[in-house]
Amino acid sequence: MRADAAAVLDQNWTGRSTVPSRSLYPHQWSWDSAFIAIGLRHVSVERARTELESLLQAQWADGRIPHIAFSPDVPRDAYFPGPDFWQARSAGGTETSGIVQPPIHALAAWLTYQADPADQGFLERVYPGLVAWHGYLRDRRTLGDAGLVAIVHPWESGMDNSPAWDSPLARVTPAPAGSFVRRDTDHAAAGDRPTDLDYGRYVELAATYRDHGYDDRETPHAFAVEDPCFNALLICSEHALADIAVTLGQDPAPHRQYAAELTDALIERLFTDGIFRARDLRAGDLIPADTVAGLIPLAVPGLPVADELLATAVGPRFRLGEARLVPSYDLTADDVDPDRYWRGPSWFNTAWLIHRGLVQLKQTSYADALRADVLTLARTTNFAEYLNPFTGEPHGAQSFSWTAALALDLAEA
Ligand code: 9WN
Repeated sequence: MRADAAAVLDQNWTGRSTVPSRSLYPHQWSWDSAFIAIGLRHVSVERARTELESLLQAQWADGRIPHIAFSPDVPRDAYFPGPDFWQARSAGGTETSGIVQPPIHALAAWLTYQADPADQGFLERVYPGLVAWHGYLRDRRTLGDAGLVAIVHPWESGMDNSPAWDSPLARVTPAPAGSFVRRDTDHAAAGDRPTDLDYGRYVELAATYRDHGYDDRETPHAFAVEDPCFNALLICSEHALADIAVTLGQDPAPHRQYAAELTDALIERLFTDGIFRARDLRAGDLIPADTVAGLIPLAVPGLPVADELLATAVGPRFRLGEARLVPSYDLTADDVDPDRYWRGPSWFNTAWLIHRGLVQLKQTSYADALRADVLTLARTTNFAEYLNPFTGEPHGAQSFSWTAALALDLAEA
């Protein structure tokens, strides 16, 4: 499995970063690169560093790390929405998208550094950009009044088609179906992917942001949501920034402070019924859908409600220990769909994050069982993008980079 996983990462390596999939996602994606670096460090720490540093070259002057850095070597229409849609460039001139993805980069940088602690230069190079990234989120994306950061597009959650986004998305008038051409359904079964209606809404939200110059003060942001996964990963990454600061002889206190404030707000604002739920800032209430995003705070160090959250993970909604990996959506929900994008299937990155939480909580038997399932399914699915949580049947892309990388990381654990 290790050799095959390394071969996937080799095939998907472009010379300075790793595409998630040669067919479906032929550019550099933000949170994918972070997950990829976490596994790549076991193959080549040099490549893992390059993966993260190339992503930081796509960072904007305002600190945001865009969700896609486009490759100039790929046809401009290979992926939709491509560079001609986003019309955006980084400070260094890379063509990019204008939205973001969950901030797991500082944790990835810290883990990459640990593979070769002799190279402090890497931390010195990436620390300022990572601080600026979190600064963008804190200063421009604290859209509610509780201190949590908000996402302004479903793609920013990394869980595009989550049932949690149905009600806030329903308020968005979709771009007309004929006004854009999807590329994803050229490479993946239409029944596994979001519907055309949802795509129309994604396009409309992104075009509105673009037409306001990606300015968070100017854009009306019809979709504004406090997502538990996004905020939990920001907390994990603030702890990583504190560790990096200590290593570099700088003051970790502001990072620990922000992590503590976010943790308090996360529990105060989003914890209910044994799980974290997303808050719709426009409607002003919690979104009732229970998704795997609500379990990701298990990875937050010292989470005071970890026992209750673990009980939910092993209960009927997610069946940790019985289901294959961890389903993306409540298995008791009427509309759970085990095959459609983020509406039931299991992903390897969420399993890796929950495994990390279980290890921190010293839940060894659950952690070992989940690790074994990751290692088995990575091999039997040919490193699938996602899979059916009842049968393990693969869906989406194969030879998917973060699946290979995170299986490699757990093989080393
Ligand atoms: C939109 C690349 C990305 C992942 C996301 C996943 C999917 C894109 C898409 O693929 O999103 O960003 O076209 O569906 O949902 O988590 O980063 O692998």
